[in-house]
Amino acid sequence: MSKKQKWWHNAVVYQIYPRSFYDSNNDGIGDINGIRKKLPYLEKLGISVIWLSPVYCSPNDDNGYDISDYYDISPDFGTLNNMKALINEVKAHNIKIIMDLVVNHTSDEHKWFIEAKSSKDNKYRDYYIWRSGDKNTPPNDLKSCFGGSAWEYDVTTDEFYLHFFSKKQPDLNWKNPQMRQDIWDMMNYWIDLGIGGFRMDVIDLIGKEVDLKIKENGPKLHEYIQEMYENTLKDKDLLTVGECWGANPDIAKLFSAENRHELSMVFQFEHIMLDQNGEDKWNLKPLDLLELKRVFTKWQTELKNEGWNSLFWDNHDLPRIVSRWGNDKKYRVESAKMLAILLHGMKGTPYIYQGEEIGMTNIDFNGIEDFADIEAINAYKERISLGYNEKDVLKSLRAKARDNARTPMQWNDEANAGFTKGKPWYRVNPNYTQINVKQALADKNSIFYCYQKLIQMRKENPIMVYGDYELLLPEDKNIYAYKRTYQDKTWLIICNFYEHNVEFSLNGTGKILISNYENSCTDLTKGKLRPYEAIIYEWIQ
Ligand code: TEU
Ligand code: CA
Repeated sequence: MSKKQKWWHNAVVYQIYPRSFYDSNNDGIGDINGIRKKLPYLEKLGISVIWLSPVYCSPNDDNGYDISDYYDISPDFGTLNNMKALINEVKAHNIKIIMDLVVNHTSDEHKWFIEAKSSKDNKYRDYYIWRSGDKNTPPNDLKSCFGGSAWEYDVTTDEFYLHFFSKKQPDLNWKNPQMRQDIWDMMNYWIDLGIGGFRMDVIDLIGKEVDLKIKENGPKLHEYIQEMYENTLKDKDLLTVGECWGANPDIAKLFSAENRHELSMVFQFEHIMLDQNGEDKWNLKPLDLLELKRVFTKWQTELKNEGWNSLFWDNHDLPRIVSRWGNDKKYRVESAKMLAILLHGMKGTPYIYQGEEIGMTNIDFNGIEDFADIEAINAYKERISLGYNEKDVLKSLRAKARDNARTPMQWNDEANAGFTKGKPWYRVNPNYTQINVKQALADKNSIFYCYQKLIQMRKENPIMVYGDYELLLPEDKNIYAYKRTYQDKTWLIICNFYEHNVEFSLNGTGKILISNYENSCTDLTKGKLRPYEAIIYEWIQ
């Protein structure tokens, strides 16, 4: 083996969006005690890590990604003591918790920003990014990811501050060493409480050079990450994953090559952007399977010896994969399992987003009033004002809105899907009567058990963790096939991406390790796949 083995190499991570996971006190909002109640469920699934989306104090302009106190828990989610109890309890279930680290920006209600905006000579002024300018003319044309200018005029000091997200999320100034020290102290506080690592929100933005209009991958980015490592992560054996929308494989290697002392891995989004035209996620285009194969293969190959991949379809910012690239009607179960097998067969650390393991789907939206997310609401306003027709705008929102992922977790077929006995903070998908955890656990052929088996296979088979990847049938427009090889073993992973039958011809025979159908073929010279059929074979050639 070319590199040292790490505990997170064969781990599978489960992302919890706490607001929508499980409500323990019936105020309609999922909470930390709700997570504690569901630990046996997660242990049964077999995951080793929970990535917990933000639970810190927040005015919730962006559902917790706008933090007003990094040291305390939002009353929506419970108390610091509840959090300490959770960090402690997970150990008995062989689970570690990684926390979301949102340090590109704070909330405008964070005490640093309240100080900073009070006067130009306040000692926190330089913790944020200020530029002068006429109040009607922003310093430059940098845009916010949530629409409009990235600059907001502040009347008290007659300057603009930068916000790459909402105006309630002012960007921190990473050039300030005292600010960085405060971040290291905060990270060490959570590390000392016993967490297993961090998922770092939009970490590739912290090296920004606003006057040069550089947002991602700025010149000092890696210097800051190495300084972070020295001051916090070093010798701690944590899992760290950086969210990097601007990553290519070379950049990912800078972050994740072991000898660089930065992070364990990054989230890259190249595959996620394949069903959009250009930069704008609302400009829809159909997915081309050949492109998907090309992109995954590039990442699998480039990070083969150096760096490490993360593997994911879903998170709290993305629509549900079974609705996106599977079939959430007739073949929901088959296609959800196919997508799971395709992804979990690869090399890297897989991430499962809550509800993915039971095949939760996108939700229907009637009109704009059904959306809750600031990104969707702003995009709607912006597009309507630019003259787009409403039908098209809603079509894009239905397909891509983050709200699709944020509906409450479907636990059973009782009121509100068993998520709360109160009034849920956001709409429950009406399909909960069919799609829910209770049903999944009672059906031995459910999507849940397919995920459970894939997770178990990863723990037991070094080939799944360390085997080399090679794409097969690269020109086939229907089938995604690849092999993994490790020592004297070869596995074949083969998936029909569509709902018609397809044939293939390879050599040898296959011993079925997992399949989403009964009686899959074993003669690989005369291969046949039914709609969305997916199999992992031990390949005998
Ligand atoms: O997401 C980063 C980010 O760039 C997203 O806003 C992305 O552009 C969008 O979701 C794609 O549709 C992170 C968090 O995951 C997200 O929830 C936050 O809103 C954002 O940062 C700001 O903290
Ligand atoms: Ca609650």
